[in-house]
Amino acid sequence: MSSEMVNGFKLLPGFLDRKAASDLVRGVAEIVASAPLVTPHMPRTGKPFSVRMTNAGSHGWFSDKAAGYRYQSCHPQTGRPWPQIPRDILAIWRALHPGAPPPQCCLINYYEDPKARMSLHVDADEEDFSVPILSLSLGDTALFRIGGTARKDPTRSVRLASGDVVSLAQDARRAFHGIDRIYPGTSTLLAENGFPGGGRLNITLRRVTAGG
Ligand code: MD3
Ligand code: FE
Repeated sequence: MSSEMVNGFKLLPGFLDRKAASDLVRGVAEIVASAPLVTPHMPRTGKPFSVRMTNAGSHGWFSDKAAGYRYQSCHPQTGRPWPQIPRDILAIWRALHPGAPPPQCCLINYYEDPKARMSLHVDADEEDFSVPILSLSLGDTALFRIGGTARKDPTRSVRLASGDVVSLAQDARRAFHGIDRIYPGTSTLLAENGFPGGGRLNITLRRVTAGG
């Protein structure tokens, strides 16, 4: 990894083997069956995201025009609590972040549209920035970009392939980041495990509240 990369960024290429990745995708398909994917919208402008989302855990992240970015305990359409975070996902968290309190948000981003992307932003809706974030990439390769803690800081691009895991601690936890593009057709993982449209899934695990 480049020496200019923001501190606290740790990429574990191929951390998940095909079996582990397949099991995770099937687990996500079960979550989606009870908590359907939804299209978030930007605060104020109401512009739709190109990525669809759902969550597991006590705190689900969502955004719409009226109320903006927030965490909520229930699915915005079904009104039911989010499903529990799957055990295999919690095991990965414990293995990579030993001693950290358990994640409260398991955000699932689905990049099905080959044009789906996520513009440069900071994850800032949490109370606790001391606990690292964990991200699991499944399916098609993505071009991920991460900068520093100021928007003007230089950025680095990193390809995230299926099975790659990223841990974000320290300065990286507060760094600007986004997904510039997806490389369609680079993985068969999703199509073979309950997502006939293929594409890319990202699972992001976060601690939301302070304490714990
Ligand atoms: C760097 N998701 O959901 S995952 C997000 O691939 C998000 O769907 C992207 O950014 C995705 O907020 C990137 C990797 C990631 C997650 C959280 C971060 C990188 C991060 C928080 C701080 C810095
Ligand atoms: Fe983010």
